[in-house]
Amino acid sequence: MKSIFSAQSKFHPILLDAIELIKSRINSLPDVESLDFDPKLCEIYGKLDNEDLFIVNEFFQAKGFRKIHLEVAQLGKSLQILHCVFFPNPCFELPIFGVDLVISSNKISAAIVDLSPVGEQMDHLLITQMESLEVPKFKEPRILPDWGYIFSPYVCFIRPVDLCEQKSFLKLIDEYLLVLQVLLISVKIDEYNSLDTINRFKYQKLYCSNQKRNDKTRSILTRFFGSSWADEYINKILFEC
Ligand code: BLA
Repeated sequence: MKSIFSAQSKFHPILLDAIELIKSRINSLPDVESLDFDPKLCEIYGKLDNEDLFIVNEFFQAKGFRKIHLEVAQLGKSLQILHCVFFPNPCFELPIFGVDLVISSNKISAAIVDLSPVGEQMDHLLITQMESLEVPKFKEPRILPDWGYIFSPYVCFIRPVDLCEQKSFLKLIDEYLLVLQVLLISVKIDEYNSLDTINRFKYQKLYCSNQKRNDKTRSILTRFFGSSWADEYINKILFEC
């Protein structure tokens, strides 16, 4: 993925740095391998009113994760998006890692990162790890939409105001991924039909159905690709469960 983006020097540096750090964390996961997906939906190129559009997706699987999805999109001249979700295998007691970076006209309008819960209570080790992080006070925090109750109390949703905040946000992405790796070392693994597994799966479904309520994602995709394509993409690629 890096090579594609090196060729496209127009990408915002925060997006390139985020790809690099996320990919390096993915590569250090145990038993990581690439997942094959419908090629039609992996690399999408198009043009609308003479503006270039493309979406590039990569998928992986690793110990503890049923699907890891990393996506970078350039939609028209002004919009760039990085989207990444680590969907855990519900047999593993692991939160859902998610990050979304939306850059509009070279300004970062939304930066969100979280380790989202898959049960009523968060794992003790997860709480200890999260509490030990030094989260900087960002100057422009953003308010979560109604469907955002799926996120954890540690969700960071901001508009970075300067380079220093951009760097801090990147550091936070890396730290959340490190917490996930620490959890993986001593994670509880349940049978696929145990109540805990079933409950975690229920939370993962709730996460996906709430994410699908994000009208901003849907309307951007609809504007560029039409509504039936947008629906298929959201249901099959972004938040399939
Ligand atoms: C917001 N997501 C947005 C916005 C756009 C997209 C255009 C509005 C930006 C803003 O309010 O400043 C668009 N995001 C996309 C598109 C894709 C994408 C097109 O990922 C993919 C092709 N969204 C996620 C994940 C999280 C997430 C994993 O995909 C969280 C971990 C959150 N995005 C999220 C939230 C908002 C947002 C909370 C703000 C929504 C709102 O304010 O109503």
